Order: sequence, then C-alpha cells, then structure tokens
Amino acid sequence: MEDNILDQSTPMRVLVTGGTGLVGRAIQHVVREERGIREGEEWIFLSSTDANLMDAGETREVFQKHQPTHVIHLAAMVGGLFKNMRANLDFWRNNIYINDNVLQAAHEVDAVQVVSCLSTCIFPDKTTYPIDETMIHNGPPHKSNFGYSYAKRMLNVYNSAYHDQERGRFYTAVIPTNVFGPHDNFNIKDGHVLPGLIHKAYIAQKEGSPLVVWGSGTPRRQFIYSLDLARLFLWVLTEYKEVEPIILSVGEEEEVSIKEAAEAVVEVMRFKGQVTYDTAKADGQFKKTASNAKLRQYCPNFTFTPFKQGTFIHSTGNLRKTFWENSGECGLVFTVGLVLPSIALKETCDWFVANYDSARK
Ligand code: NAP
Ligand code: GFB
Repeated sequence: MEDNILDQSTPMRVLVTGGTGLVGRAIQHVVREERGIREGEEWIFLSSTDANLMDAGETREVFQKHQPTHVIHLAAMVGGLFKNMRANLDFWRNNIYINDNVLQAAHEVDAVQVVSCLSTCIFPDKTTYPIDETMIHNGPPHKSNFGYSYAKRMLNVYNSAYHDQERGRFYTAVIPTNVFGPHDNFNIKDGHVLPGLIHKAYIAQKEGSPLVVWGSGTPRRQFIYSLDLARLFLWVLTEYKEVEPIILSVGEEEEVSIKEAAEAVVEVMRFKGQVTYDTAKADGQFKKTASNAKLRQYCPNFTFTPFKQGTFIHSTGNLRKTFWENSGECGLVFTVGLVLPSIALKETCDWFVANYDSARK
C-alpha cells in the first residue's frame, strides 16, 4: 500500500456510486461513447437498488463483491434550494452516513483512488470572490443548505484523515458548480433551477399559462454541463495526484443571473408566453462565484460547452474524440463556427421533451 499506485499493467476496476443520477449517467455516456472501455477494465455504475449506502453492512457487501481499484463517489441526497430549505437535517444525516460508509468500505478493499464530489455551495456564504479551494472551512455556509454543506465539507476532512493516518492514501474530491444536463431531476419542488424552469416552460407551453420564475431573478450562478464535468472527472481519476480538492467550473466570466438563465430556457424551448417572477419565493445564496484557476493550471486548453449563446464549435464529434486520443493531457483545439443557441441547454431540453414520460419529475 506504500505507494498506493496501481501498476499500469493492472486494468482499473472502477465503481461509480450514484451511477444512475445526472452526473453518473454523463460519466456512463463519456466512458462508453467517447473514451471507450480499455481492455480488462471494468466499470460498475451503482444505483440505490444495488445497495443502500446509508447502511454500513450493505455498503461493505457491495464493495467486497466488486473489489474496486478506483471509486468515483457521487451517491448523495441531492436537491435544489427549496428541497434543502425543507430538509437540512436529512441532508446532513443521509450524506454523513453515506460518505462514512463509502470511504471506509473503499479503504477496506484497498481501493487506490476515491474521487468524491463536493459542491461550490459548501463554501462560506460571507467570503471574498472569486472563491478558491483554500476557503472551504473559512466560515459558515449559506443557511439554506447548511446540512448538505457541512456533510460535504466532512469529505475533505475524511480525505485528509485517511492520508494522515493511512500513509499513502490519496483519496481526493472535486468541487463542481451547479450541474445540468440529460437525466437530471426535473421535479419542480425538489430539483435545481434549470431543470425546474425547463419543466415549467414545458407545462406552461402546453397550458398556455405564464412561466413563473421563483425569486427576483437577480442571484448569479455558474453552470457546468454534465458531459463536461464527466470528462474532467475521468481526468481527475487517473491524472490528479493531490488530496486537496479541485474546483471544476466554467470561468467567472460565464456566470449568469437567474433571469439570463430563464431567458436562455425560454429561447431554447421556444416559449412564447408571459414570463413572471414570484418574488415571494426565496432567492437563496446571492452568488458563489468560483475561480477555476487551479483547473486551468492543469488543463489550460479544456473547452467547456458554452452555456450562453455565442461562438460554438464546428463539429463536436471530432472534438470530443480528440480529447481521448490525447489521454492524460486535457488539451484541445477547436474552430469557431456558426453562432447557435446554447448547445448544452438545447441537448438538455431536447432530451427532456423526448423522454418526458420516463424522466424524473
Ligand atoms: P442525482 O441525479 O440526484 O443522483 C444521485 C445518485 O445517488 C443516484 O444514482 C441515486 O441512486 C444515488 N443515491 C442516492 N441516495 C443513495 C443511497 N442512500 N444509497 C445508494 N445510492 C444513493 O445527483 P447528481 O446531481 O448526479 O449528483 C451527483 C453528485 O454531484 C452528488 O454527490 C452531488 O452532491 C454532487 N453535485 C451535484 C450538483 C448538481 O447541481 N446536481 C452540483 C454540485 C455537486 P438512485 O438512482 O437509485 O436514486
Ligand atoms: O438551482 P437552485 O435550486 O439551487 O436555485 P442553488 C438557484 C436559484 O434559482 C435560486 C432560483 O435563486 C432560486 O430562487 N429559481 C428560480 C429557481 N426559479 C426556480 C425554480 O423553478 N426552481 C429552483 N430550484 N430555483 C443549491 C444548493 O443552491 O445548489 C444545493 O441548495 C446544491 O445544496 C446545488 O449545492 C448545486 O444554486 O441556490
């Protein structure tokens, strides 16, 4: 265990907890459709039906069964602002249990790498901007999601403790901003803002009713497309050698207001009705502007799928294939092409409309 590195000749056996959610499905897609599964490798994508990870026994059992060499730990109780405000205790307890069980089970089967997933909402609410990785514990998080935030902060504590006590353990974590994409949770009460607005626009279009945006529309967010996050997760899994976490986010200049996000959804969904703002609803955290400077040091050329309308890549297929041919080096070259609405949002809306009956909602 001393060097905690898997010799290159041994193919990885990767267990992805939470493999059936928004981010898990994106990783499935990128592994199967872009990167490809290399000879001898195994990828296991877990759902809660395979094992309830809040239960230590079930967790240990599923890890003993699969004996992973690498773990991508995504499983969590996840939700938007309004679900968090309703259930801070559940978010704390569920995620604390899941994280303790998963890291200990991974350690017991001698997994050489575990990449866990935090979120930029865990950073202190009163802080200087842009936020960077060193600020995680510098003060209380926003009151709307303290349960989730403190539980997620503990993952950073676990990683340091495993490294400290279990010499050579390099368990680490990534910190994405708000994620969106196909297979998201489109439940209007529990979900995040983009799937919530897409679902509401879909219904309002059908019923000829106004699209109601909750809150004032002034808060600001950075949105990362699930497929981009998936590509970066795979880079972190094999190339990132730090215990300290890394923010995975678009640049600060890509931050948009909720009003701009709603306008983008209206554009892509071709919604023609009235748009109103329900200012009786909470705005939550005003902003959580994150710096991706550390990511840019490692991946200066990684190209995010734009959220805002504007320049777009000529041919995504070739581009995405290029990424894996340069495995290990997240460098990319692209050509400026036609000006199109946000492709990431369009792919997400098209997926929702095409899968309305089976989508989580
Ligand atoms: P999601 O779509 O809600 O998926 C959650 C996944 O966790 C599902 O596969 C679910 O299994 C599994 N799960 C939940 N409770 C479980 C339990 N008790 N035992 C076993 N599995 C359980 O979540 P997501 O948006 O993909 O989030 C993935 C990770 O990214 C999470 O750690 C989240 O905190 C983090 N994150 C998300 C965002 C965002 O905007 N969505 C932003 C930053 C960070 P079932 O399919 O069987 O329910
Ligand atoms: O995505 P969201 O639910 O989470 O809300 P947070 C973002 C913003 O969108 C808030 C506004 O200012 C909401 O007032 N909003 C407008 C809406 N319309 C809607 C709508 O229809 N649905 C929703 N949900 N919001 C979460 C954290 O914070 O970020 C979680 O609570 C997690 O723990 C997640 O970390 C990534 O960005 O405010």
